[in-house]
Amino acid sequence: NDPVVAIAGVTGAVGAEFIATMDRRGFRVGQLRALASARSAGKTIDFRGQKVVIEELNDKSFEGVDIALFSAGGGIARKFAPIAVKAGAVVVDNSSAFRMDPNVPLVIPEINASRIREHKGIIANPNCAAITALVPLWPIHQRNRIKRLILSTYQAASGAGAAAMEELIESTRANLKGEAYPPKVMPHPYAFNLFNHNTAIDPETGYNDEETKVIKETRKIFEDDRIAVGVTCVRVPVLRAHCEAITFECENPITEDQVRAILSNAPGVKIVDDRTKNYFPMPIDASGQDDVMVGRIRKDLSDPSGHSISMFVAADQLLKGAALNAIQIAELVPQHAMA
Ligand code: 2RA
Repeated sequence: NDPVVAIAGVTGAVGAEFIATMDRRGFRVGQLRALASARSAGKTIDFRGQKVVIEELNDKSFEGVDIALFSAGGGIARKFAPIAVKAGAVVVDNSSAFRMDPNVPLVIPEINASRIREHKGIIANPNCAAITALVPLWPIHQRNRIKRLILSTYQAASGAGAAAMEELIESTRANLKGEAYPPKVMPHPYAFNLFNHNTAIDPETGYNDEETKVIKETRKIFEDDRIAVGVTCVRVPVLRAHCEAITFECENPITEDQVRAILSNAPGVKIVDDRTKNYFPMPIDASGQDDVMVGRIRKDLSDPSGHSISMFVAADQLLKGAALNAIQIAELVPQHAMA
């Protein structure tokens, strides 16, 4: 019989993509339990032609649940993921709450799916900016170890949730009408503007939390604490696809043709790299599809040794950056296979 699947945070931007992605991938679901705050309890969502009533998330929500997908923020995850595990569910959590816990696998299936079976009830979905960079970097790293990585991210509104996407649209509309639009969920005016990623800045280091996550999660997922990572995370006025400029230095010399050859059959990667047509990864192409798009592959001219390559990537933040990656993990959880 098919597994009982719960979604905690079903009314959020990622929650909606969980539903759409499970449907699109034929994810086996015996019964769906849609969980959200009291504000949404009683409303319904459509799943496979059925109306599913949204229930208020509480301590009893996970009785009989085989797999629980969480995208409800770190606070809810810290409170309810252990309760779900105790009720016998396997939790795949999209928040950062458990990512650095040594007992919690941090998984991108194209990279370290083998870690899934080590779970002790919770599996963590990585940060979307980390996923976007690491999916294409992993096959390169496997053949020629990456010793240094410099990333600049161009992060979409969706990473800050549905309200941030709404703010981008409404503040732009207001701007075009010459009307003021004081920021609500964003720290600065969003229309035609970009700013430091809207997470806390460490006053000591000058790094924001997003940058710290990318550094730490790269090392955990690659299982390589020596890799040097420099990163700048920026929020840009784009709706749902993250882009990143990436420069990496390998242990041994590497050419752009070698990188193109490696990436041409790398899982989860699509090369978009047409210099004659000036056609490279863009958010409008990355949105709504599953792959990480990679282009602008070229020698890093700042490193004459021939060990460094630069490139530009784009991925849908709600899909491969969140819901798709989590569903791909859940597909590999024995409870899903065995149920
Ligand atoms: C962001 N990666 O984009 C974070 C959370 N999804 O804001």
